[in-house]
Amino acid sequence: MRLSRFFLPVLKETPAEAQIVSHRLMLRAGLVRQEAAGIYAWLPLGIRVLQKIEQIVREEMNRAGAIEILMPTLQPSELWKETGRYDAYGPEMLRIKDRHDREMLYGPTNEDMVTDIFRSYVRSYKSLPLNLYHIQWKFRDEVRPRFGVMRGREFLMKDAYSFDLDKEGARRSYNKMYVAYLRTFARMGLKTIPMRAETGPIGGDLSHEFIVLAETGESQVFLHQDLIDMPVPGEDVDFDSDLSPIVAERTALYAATSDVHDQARFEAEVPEAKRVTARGIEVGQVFYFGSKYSKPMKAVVTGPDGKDVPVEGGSYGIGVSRLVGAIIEASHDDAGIIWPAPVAPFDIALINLKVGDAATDAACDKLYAALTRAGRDVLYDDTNERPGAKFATMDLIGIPVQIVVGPRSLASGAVEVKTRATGAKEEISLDAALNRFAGS
Ligand code: 5CA
Repeated sequence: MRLSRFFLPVLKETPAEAQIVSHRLMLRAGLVRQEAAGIYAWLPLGIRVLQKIEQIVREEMNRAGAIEILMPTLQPSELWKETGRYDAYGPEMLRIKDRHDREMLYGPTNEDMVTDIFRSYVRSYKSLPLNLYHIQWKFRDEVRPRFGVMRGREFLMKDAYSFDLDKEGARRSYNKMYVAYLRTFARMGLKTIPMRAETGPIGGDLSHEFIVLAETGESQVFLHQDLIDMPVPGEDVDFDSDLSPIVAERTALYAATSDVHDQARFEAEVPEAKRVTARGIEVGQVFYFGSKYSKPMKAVVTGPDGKDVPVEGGSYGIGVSRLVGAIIEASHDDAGIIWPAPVAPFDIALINLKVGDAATDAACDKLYAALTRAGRDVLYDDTNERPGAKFATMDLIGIPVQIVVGPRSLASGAVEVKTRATGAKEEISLDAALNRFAGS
């Protein structure tokens, strides 16, 4: 993409309304624009990151055996009346009437609808286990939308729903999602820690929140230090095997959000030197709620003994749009965002320091063509801005690698390669750059 033809509305001033660094940087780097309280338009750079995150989430869900569907944002109220949640959900739910005066709502979550889909088609335990997920916009009329996309009113969520014949099966499904979450967040360069949590309006008696440690996090958390650097299961993890040891190894160590925290237990179980009290951002939450929805909605299957039983359910959410903010909180410096490569909006920034200089233009064109042909996503700054402004913008938007091409180094056949994360600069020949970044 040529910057001269791109839409990159960066801001010079730091927006006054933004209280935390990720929100400031998202506005300054032109990722999003607020359209109403807690409601954002995603600009070109922002949507690229959002789609990268979405794709990682999708791949890891599929790997764990979940199956993608897409449910609508608008839902009829009847399903929610069946489960008793229409009244229970309160003012956080955006209620809408259609032209026939039918009560509708903008979905804050989908347990009720997915249970309706399930009961319409599935009759036998032989179809189980089943896990259906979608990646869809949600609306929650939060009292205090804040911190940009981290606590929005409209936000993108991945929500998965598991159906099993019995508790043991449900536990296996829960463990699959738990392990898939560890992998999903690690692929985005995030260290997350699963912590025991309250179940809130989703219900049930077992839940973990996946927390990224960050000073600006909304939740206070208490944990055993050894959880912070525990290795994450690799790509070869077999989701059909018994995953309980991976979960048990973590759940053996104390980790809890403030709503379920027990100070006496914390002190009894964790040696003083290993006690960590910190703040964190919740990027995902998993719930086991048994028959909370299947009972009132009569979502039953016939078991091997010929008897009908309500299915055992769980739900598993990831804050896809929140993750954009969370990743920035975890990865930035004074100059701007530092994207982990797997979620970066572009792979490489190519900076032409002297547009109009024949040799510089030719070297840039050659690099741009070769890199693009090799499948790299390149943002080519071919504008007439001053070098200082070009560097500042590229540092702000955080593309992992910058290739800087100017007449001075080019005179000796060289270009400069800068790694955004470390600031390390290296002069290499144009051919070496072609080889390193466009080689097979
Ligand atoms: N149905 C269940 C799981 S599928 C559910 O709704 N879980 S949740 O309430 O915990 O939300 C799932 C994830 O969505 C959260 O972990 C969080 O990362 C994200 N999320 C929740 N509320 C917001 C919000 N207001 N703004 C941005 N992300 C949010």
